[in-house]
Amino acid sequence: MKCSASLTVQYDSVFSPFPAKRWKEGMSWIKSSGFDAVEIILSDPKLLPTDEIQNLLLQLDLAVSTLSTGQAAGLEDLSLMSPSRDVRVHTVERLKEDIDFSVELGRPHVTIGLIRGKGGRLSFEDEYALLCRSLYEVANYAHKQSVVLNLEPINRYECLHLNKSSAVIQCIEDIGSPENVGVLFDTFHSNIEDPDMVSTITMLSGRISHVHIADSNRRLPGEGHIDFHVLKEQLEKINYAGYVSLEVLNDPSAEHIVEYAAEKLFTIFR
Ligand code: LER
Ligand code: MN
Repeated sequence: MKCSASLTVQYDSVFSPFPAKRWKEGMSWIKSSGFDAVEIILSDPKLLPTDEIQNLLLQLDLAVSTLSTGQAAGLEDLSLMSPSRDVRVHTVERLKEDIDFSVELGRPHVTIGLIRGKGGRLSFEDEYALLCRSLYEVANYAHKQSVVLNLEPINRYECLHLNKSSAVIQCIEDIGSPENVGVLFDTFHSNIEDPDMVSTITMLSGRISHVHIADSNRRLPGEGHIDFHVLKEQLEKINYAGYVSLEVLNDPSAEHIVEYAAEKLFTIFR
């Protein structure tokens, strides 16, 4: 399978084994470790040195699997379901900028995870309606630019909406089933929320646009209790052809990730 690893290029991230200021070194590590692509963690694409990033990607012959956009929610309180119209408009705008940045980088997918907001400020129904309205607009924009969006189920301890994979499927239907919106299957979240990961993958057949790999404790695969071999088999059965992308904490250390990431991922997925 095509393998990718997460790396921040703007602000430090718990999912990046290199700090933002060492992003060039991080990309070289990703290439020399044998990954096919980088998953770029970013916050505000307008502030990024686009040319420098493009040049290094070209020089390294490294693809971009996905743009991870959630950092902007933590740093700037962005949310697609905020009670504030200004915040919602600003968040939709940011995602449109992320989509434009994707076009400049050759159209990697754009993820909608925590940038949708954590929820809990209005009634569940009102927030869900706002979320669907905002998502509809972003999906439409992405469709015009031929960019795929990964809508990510995220566990209940991080946000209130779209926790289970089935909730994301329902949401995609509620916004009219745009063909350019898929599900980001994250093994860490699915292990918490879905009844059974293998049958969930079957249920998501044809709908998965990206996969995040982390074990049950959000460490490297093999360091927790998820059986990745059966998940890989099931992904193959449904003919999943996208990336499996490492999204793990620097646990026990960033050095540990740098040393073992490729070995642990490739042992299962290659
Ligand atoms: C992002 O992909 C993710 O999985 C969230 O849990 C971020 O905290
Ligand atoms: Mn994830």
